[in-house]
Amino acid sequence: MKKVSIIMGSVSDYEVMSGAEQILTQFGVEYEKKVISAHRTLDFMVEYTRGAKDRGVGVIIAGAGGAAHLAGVAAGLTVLPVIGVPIMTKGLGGLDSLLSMVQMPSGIPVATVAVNGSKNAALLAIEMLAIDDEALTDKLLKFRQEQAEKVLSSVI
Ligand code: RP5
Repeated sequence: MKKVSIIMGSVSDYEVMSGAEQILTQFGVEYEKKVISAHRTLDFMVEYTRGAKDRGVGVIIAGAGGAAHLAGVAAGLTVLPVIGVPIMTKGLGGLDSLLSMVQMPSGIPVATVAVNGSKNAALLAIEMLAIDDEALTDKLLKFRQEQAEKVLSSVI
């Protein structure tokens, strides 16, 4: 099975991005993780992203805040699917991150999830990997079933 790459613009993003790790671990999906900045480490960003497919990566999840160009730059460097996680910011509440990530030019798509939506990013990555993987599809169906049961058993 292909693995997922989780990248983030700063170590300060890790608290949010660890949500993606939790989900991937829960589903038994292999991943790699790395702090990479589209602005501060641009040369490495190119090297890392260009090499992702050869390392067995199938999907990239990129979390960044503020002028959040990480996902967009990654998407420009590879045709692997890129999922963007806009990180909540102190100054502008993450709207800055969301808008910098979601308004991609035509031709270079980024699948952007909600502000701090790292868990949904991981679930979306798993859904992509599950397209031709029956066992992973079954895990997703079980997850959905358990989630529904939890809602239906809520006591108010
Ligand atoms: C972005 O700037 C990072 O993704 C982070 O969300 C934000 C702040 O980074 P630090 O100043 O904490 O390194 O590049």
